[in-house]
Amino acid sequence: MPYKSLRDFTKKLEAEGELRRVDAEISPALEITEVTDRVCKAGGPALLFTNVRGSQFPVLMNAFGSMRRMALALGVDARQAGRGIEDVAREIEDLLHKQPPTTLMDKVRTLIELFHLSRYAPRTVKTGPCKEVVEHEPDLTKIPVLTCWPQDGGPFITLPMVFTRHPETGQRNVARRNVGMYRMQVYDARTTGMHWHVHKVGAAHYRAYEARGERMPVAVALGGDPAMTYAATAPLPESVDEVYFAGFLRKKGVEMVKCETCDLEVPADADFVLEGYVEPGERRREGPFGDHTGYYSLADDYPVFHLTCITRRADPIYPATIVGRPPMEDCFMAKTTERLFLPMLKAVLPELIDINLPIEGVFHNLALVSIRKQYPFHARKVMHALWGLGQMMFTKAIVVVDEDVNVQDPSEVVWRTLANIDPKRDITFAEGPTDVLDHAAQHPTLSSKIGIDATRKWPAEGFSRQWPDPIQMTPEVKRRIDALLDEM
Ligand SMILES: Cc1cc2nc3c(=O)[nH]c(=O)nc-3n(C[C@H](O)[C@H](O)[C@H](O)COP(=O)(O)O)c2cc1C
Ligand SMILES: [Mn+2]
Repeated sequence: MPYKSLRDFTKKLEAEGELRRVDAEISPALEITEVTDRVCKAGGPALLFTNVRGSQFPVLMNAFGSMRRMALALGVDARQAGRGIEDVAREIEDLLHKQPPTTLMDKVRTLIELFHLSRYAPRTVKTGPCKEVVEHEPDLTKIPVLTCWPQDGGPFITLPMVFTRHPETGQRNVARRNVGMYRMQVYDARTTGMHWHVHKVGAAHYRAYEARGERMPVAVALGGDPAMTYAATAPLPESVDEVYFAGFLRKKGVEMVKCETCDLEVPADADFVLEGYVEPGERRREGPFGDHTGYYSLADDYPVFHLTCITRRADPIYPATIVGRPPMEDCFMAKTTERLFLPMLKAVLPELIDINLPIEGVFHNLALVSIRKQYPFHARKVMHALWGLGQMMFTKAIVVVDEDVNVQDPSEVVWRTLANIDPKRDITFAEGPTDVLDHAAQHPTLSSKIGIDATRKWPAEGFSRQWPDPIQMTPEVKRRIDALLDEM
């Protein structure tokens, strides 16, 4: 059974010993950050702050902050039934194998239609809990929006699901709807920033509205079933609607309701809905913001969201997160993506064995990749393929190793890589788009990339010396000594 509400999910977390209530009075400015950061770094539970200074609403933090809570959020219980995120990954793999694709175009189309064809399509309902209170004189200052870090430009909404729609209908292979998570800096009671990076789908929709000189309707949902919140962060192709993906994850189509003041639909179970619009051509300074790189992202000009109406539950929970030096809550959301998207990457690159995006690399800085090498320079082909695939384009460094290396063990990867490379021969530099948050790039959004081919080198690659085997004991001796030690 999917969660009926965010409150339902917090009850589940509490019953599982995965949530602590904090009843002491605490400020949403910096103090919630300090508590949550300490708890996060210690591998602690989700936190429900019930007494937040200046607001009647409780704040939920760190609800996604472990792989077990991610499994709980997606409705698979890691401990009780021995099920976890890997089981969801297996379901996706099965779905891909059900319709074995033949040509590359088929594969791409399968990826696109995978979730749309599944049984869990969204459906429109007349009304829902997100309409229990309708505020036509909306005031964002009543919501306990966090000021996360000392140098932040102000308070930021950090877990928003931003619903938009492409202005043109019926475009082939382009989903009309998109849901993305883009932070929103609160400027005043009715205006916020809209921080969709240039590479993201919300920004693409906005460009289409700007080209037409039209106002863009935007609806932002907060809370509700955590599966939908996770789906908003997933790097799906532009042609896949995150609402279908959420339906697939929660094994039930998402119930959607029409907004009051704009022509969009939002999940009926949301805790808060912020309805409004973004004007073409309008920009305002956004940031700085203590970001998931562990550094402040610099202030820059971004579009502006104008609020026209808030609808909400009568007893909503305000969901939030903080990002900062890893490990943080978003690392577990991204690890989930690493696992769930591996089958989709494998559908396009069958030579892939495994991928590890270590959290220290904050996901766009480092990918450790193992492959079944089949031809000379195969590792380089895989690097360029990954740099060409969706949000993998941001990856600053890719290390490719042979299939017998466990990429989930960075210690093994460092050992094998440094042992196997002749740097001048095995390092490839490339150039391409980089994440907007990459402060080291010479120019914003453009950077070089490094690829390290740490596979065993072949004669066909110009390597004429003998390549040694890694040291291993024979199985017979191991067995004999196992038995001997057991006796002792
Ligand atoms: C907590 C959190 C905050 C995020 N903030 C932003 C943001 O401000 N701007 C942005 O472009 N992406 C942000 N992202 C990443 C996007 O949500 C992610 O790239 C997503 O795939 C975008 O969806 P889209 O492909 O539909 O545009 C954030 C992710 C998380 C988990
Ligand atoms: Mn999308």
